[in-house]
Amino acid sequence: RDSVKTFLRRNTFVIFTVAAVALGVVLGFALRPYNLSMREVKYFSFPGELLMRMLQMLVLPLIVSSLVTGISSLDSKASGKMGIRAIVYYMVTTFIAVFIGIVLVIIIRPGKGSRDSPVTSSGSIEPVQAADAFLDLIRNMFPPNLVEACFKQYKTLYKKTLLIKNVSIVVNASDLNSTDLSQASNFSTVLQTIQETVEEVVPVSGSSNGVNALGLVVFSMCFGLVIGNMKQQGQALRDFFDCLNEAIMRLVAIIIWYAPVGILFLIAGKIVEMKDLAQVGGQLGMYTVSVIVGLLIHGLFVLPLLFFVVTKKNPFTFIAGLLQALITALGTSSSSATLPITFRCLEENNHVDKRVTRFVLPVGATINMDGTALYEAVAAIFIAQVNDMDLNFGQILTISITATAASIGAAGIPQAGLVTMVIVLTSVGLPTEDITLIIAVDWFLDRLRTTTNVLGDSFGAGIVEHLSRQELQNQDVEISNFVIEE
Ligand code: DAS
Repeated sequence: RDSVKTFLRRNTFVIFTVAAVALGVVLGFALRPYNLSMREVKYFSFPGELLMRMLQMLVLPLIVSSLVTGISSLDSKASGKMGIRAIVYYMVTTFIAVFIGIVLVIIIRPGKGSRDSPVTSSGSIEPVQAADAFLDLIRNMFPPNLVEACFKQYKTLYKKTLLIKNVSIVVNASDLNSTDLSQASNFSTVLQTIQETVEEVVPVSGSSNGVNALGLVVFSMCFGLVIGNMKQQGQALRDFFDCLNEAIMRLVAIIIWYAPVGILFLIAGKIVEMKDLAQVGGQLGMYTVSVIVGLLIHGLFVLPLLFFVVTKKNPFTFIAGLLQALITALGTSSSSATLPITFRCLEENNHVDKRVTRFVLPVGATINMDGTALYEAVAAIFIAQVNDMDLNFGQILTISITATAASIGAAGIPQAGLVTMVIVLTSVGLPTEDITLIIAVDWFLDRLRTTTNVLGDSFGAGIVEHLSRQELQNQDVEISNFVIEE
């Protein structure tokens, strides 16, 4: 009886949230027969949009305060080693994710049964584009106006995501009754907007416009390093950012009570507006299966195995502590919005050292997106298959490199992966408007890849903490000696 009571108390939020997801699914399917208009769906989903905004409101101050505090609380040698371990983990896991995706989509071949007019394509990335894309990524690390750059990135991405949402409505509208088509605004206008969006998303340099708070992350890391080495002189600033971080986490503790309600309406609203599953064609169905199988292999086999091999701890107990964050990722399809909850799950449930989470999580949520990288590789090869285009080894290698770069550049907000995928398609000369082929299921796959992204970041924190335990212990000894001397 006591153990049940303890379990219930410890997992209150998770139980509420799982119940909220179940209720959201039931409510969504119960409302589908009423064919709500877009406007009615928007009003219905309003409580869910509130949750997204509450969480997103905290993201930028959380990234700055946690990174500055995390890095300034470590000596530069320790933070240097921790940073290298984190980057190596991100690169290895992202590469494995892309590899799994490519192997699966080549084996399953969801795109077979090609179109009648196969597309001819240049077939390889222009070297100048590759160089420019790389330079652009570096350039985005030092934006002239930091805060504006972040909001601009978010705003631009939201605008594109909104346009892409319009596209999905138009694509769906073809099989809905005419009233929806008029509501989905004028067909030709939206198709024309698609072309503009796609051209806008693939700037001349071919880089990803989706670079989100990367500039803020780089600034916060440099700033944290500097004030960390300013000894007594920097103490006031270190205390300020430490207090700011604590205050943000207390806001999270309040918002988390509202999360189940928000997630209920986010899930229900999506189910009400989604396309009839029966109408999703065979090819799209097999493509969806390919992505889901890939994400499951990576998220429930590769990452837990890597975590167990390195830390010898039970990976599924670790995942159990993350449930609240994983469900929030599933509900919001935004790893940035989930970041505050990811912090709370890792520190409160999995007891990962704050000096590690504050350093590794903001960076991971910004550049480490295993789920997105896997998805971009699968989607690009699926579109090649639909266009009856056989990819040679060089093109597949190009896809794996650009899928990794696109996942680094993707912002942690809904459907960012869809936007940055344009780079991958362009790199191998695939028609970028073929994004409309996969839009109908993207809202669902976005949730799954976001959950995988959050899982990858969280395992990263656990692995980096384990590998850095010596430096952390040394620092604890230094602090305790310092206190004794005082
Ligand atoms: N939704 C993005 C995220 O938050 C992932 C993606 O769009 O691929 O991680």
